[in-house]
Amino acid sequence: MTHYRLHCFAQSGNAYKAALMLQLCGADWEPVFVDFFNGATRAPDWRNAVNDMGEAPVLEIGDKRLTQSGVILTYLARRFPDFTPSGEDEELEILRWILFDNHKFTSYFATLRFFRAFMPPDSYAGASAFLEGRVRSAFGVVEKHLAAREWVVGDRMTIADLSLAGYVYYPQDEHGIDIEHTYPAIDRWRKRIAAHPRWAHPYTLMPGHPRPA
Ligand SMILES: N[C@@H](CCC(=O)N[C@@H](CS)C(=O)NCC(=O)O)C(=O)O
Repeated sequence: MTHYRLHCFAQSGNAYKAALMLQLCGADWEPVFVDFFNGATRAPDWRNAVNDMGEAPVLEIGDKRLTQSGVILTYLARRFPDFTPSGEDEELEILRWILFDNHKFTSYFATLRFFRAFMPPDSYAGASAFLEGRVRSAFGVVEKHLAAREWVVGDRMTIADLSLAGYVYYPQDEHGIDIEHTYPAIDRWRKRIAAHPRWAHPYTLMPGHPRPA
């Protein structure tokens, strides 16, 4: 039995944050497939047994169950020394970026991608321009922050990087944002993370890709 079991699916960048952390740390983990596109997270049984918030990811460690990628990352960072914050100031700065990520960067980008990649165009026509504006605003903040630095906090990779990186490796045709040419600092930073010897793309790290037609 593996030590960590991560409820996840390949198209979930929120789950990827946790999967990538486990992968980079060389943790003893296995994915548990969440059949999201067939409504698994909306099923009352799943909500009762796995996560009352109806979301992936969920990390199981024996009888303990953690949800919210920021909580999962924080828990793992306390256990894997390469990612343990060096003190309170660094810990709070990491939390500041995780909150910004959850509220602005990932949430708008993931929603825009969800509409563009997985929903019929006429279902989101009105929302698309608004969401893209919010995405560009959040990307602008991160681009400026990374322009003169390698990592989001301090001088090494932290869980702030892994949180913000949840969706940046999905193909451009899924979300329509040309990261490479429009956000060069974000592009260099995502390549820096991907240069880690244990890095893997979300579509190979987690089950469920490609989606059955
Ligand atoms: N803030 C949460 C977001 C999790 C989330 O939205 N997960 C998506 C999959 S990527 C989900 O399960 N959504 C189900 C829903 O919104 O009903 C986290 O970081 O874990």
